[in-house]
Amino acid sequence: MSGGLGAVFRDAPASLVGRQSALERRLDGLRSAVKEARGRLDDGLLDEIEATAARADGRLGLSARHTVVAIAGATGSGKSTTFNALAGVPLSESSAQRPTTAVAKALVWGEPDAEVSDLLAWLGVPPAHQFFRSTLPDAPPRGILPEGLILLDLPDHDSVETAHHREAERVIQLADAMIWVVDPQKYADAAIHQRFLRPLAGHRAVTMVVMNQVDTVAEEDRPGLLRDLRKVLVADGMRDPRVLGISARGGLGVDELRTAVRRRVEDNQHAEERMAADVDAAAATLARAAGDAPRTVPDVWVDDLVRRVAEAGGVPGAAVRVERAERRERAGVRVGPVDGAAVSAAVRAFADQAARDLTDVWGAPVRAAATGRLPLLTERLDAELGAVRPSLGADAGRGTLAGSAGVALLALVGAGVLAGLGRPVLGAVLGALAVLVGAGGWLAARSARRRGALDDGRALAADSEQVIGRVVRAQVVDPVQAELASYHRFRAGLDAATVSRATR
Ligand SMILES: Nc1nc2c(ncn2[C@@H]2O[C@H](COP(=O)(O)OP(=O)(O)OP(=O)(O)O)[C@@H](O)[C@H]2O)c(=O)[nH]1
Ligand SMILES: [Mg+2]
Repeated sequence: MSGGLGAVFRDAPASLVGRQSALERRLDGLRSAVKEARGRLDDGLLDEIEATAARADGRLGLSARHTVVAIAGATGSGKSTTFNALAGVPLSESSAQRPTTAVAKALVWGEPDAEVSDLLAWLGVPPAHQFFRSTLPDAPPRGILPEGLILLDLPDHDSVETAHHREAERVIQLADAMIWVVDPQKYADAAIHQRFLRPLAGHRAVTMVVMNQVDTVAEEDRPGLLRDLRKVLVADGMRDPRVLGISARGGLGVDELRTAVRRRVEDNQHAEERMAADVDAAAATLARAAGDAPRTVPDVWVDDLVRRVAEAGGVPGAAVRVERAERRERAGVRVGPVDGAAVSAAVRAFADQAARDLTDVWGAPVRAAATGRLPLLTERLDAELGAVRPSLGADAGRGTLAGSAGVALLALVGAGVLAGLGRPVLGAVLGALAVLVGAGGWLAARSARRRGALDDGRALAADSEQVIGRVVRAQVVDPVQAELASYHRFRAGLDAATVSRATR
């Protein structure tokens, strides 16, 4: 053991709790996501994730000084032989008879104490199956394995004995790190990969893969065999897998395996790494099962919905009618009734946008929230739009026309007077001026009237859209937001659970 490691052990608290608050926060996030997903996502899946969180809690409350390394693999691959080779003592029965190991056995590289016995009890290893370095026959040299290692020999996961599989699966879920033992015959067996290695692809940091029985393969074929194993693991989703070829029976590669185990145990990070990998996997499963949605409904979607409902209510047409009508006729223009089919299509398009990347479990309620009140929506729109009247602005043209008519009249009178006084030229000029002022006034008045009509039309459209916005928010957007709020709480939990490794 290095001096550095001694320091780590001296400084380490008795349990993992003290230094794992980041992991605890992630677990809390995971649990709150599960809570929010109850009643929506599959209960079995949620139960499994809760069990993962409970296991992590259990491990966090136990010894931080020990690292549990489980030896797992198919029957006859040589798990017990590897266990014995690492210990340097034949502790676990290995045999040509299949299957051999029925219950997990533990070798503790250290002294028995309360902490280790709590951890072994939690792992479910009965006292009769516990071995301690200090009590081993022929006392193997202390330095061959790292202090704090708890090595577990597991039953197989593939023989006819289903009790073995259950025991192996149970312990694999609890271990801090794993040594997967495969052999040249069965390493590509689809069952092992589908059931175990694929789900553990994200657990690379805590998984060692060992190709045992390389003595049964010609020396020149061994590199190719290991290359192929690596390829199969990559296909399982494991990034850059590290594999080691050994012959547990012959001792080949056993020292290298001891070194690899030592390096990992001395990191003293496995319990945390394993739990982090479990939380990552659980959060990814939940995220996949739920799908994706925007955090809130963006304003542009609401604007688009309002615009489409306004069209369905004939708002643009009514605004144009106001604009074209004589002023006294404008007050009679009405908006609506709405075209129910067009409103329904607009609401469905809105719901589709909100639920587009969600899986059905969240998407269906979001859609239902959007469309659930469609009949009421149409009714309210008709009632409220029916009460919207064009508001008539001041008749700006009238003043202009009256003013210019007055000036024109004055000029005309002046022209007559001047003509009467024998100043016909001046009178004609003034007469022409009167015509010009009159015509100009009439033109200005007409354009002012047009502007007024346009403003009245626009005001009607704006008032109607405001009413539509209010009704649509109350009947469509708010119910969708309420449904998404639950989804957002779920995502917030997942966000907390999937905080980046750098900040852990
Ligand atoms: N040639 C050869 N045989 C091996 C090697 N390792 C184990 N064996 C033999 O393979 C057989 C099975 O070994 P075990 O260690 O019992 O295998 P296991 O994986 O523990 O099997 P279960 O407990 O049934 O799951 C025994 O006969 C071992 O002697 C090896 O490296 N080379
Ligand atoms: Mg065995």
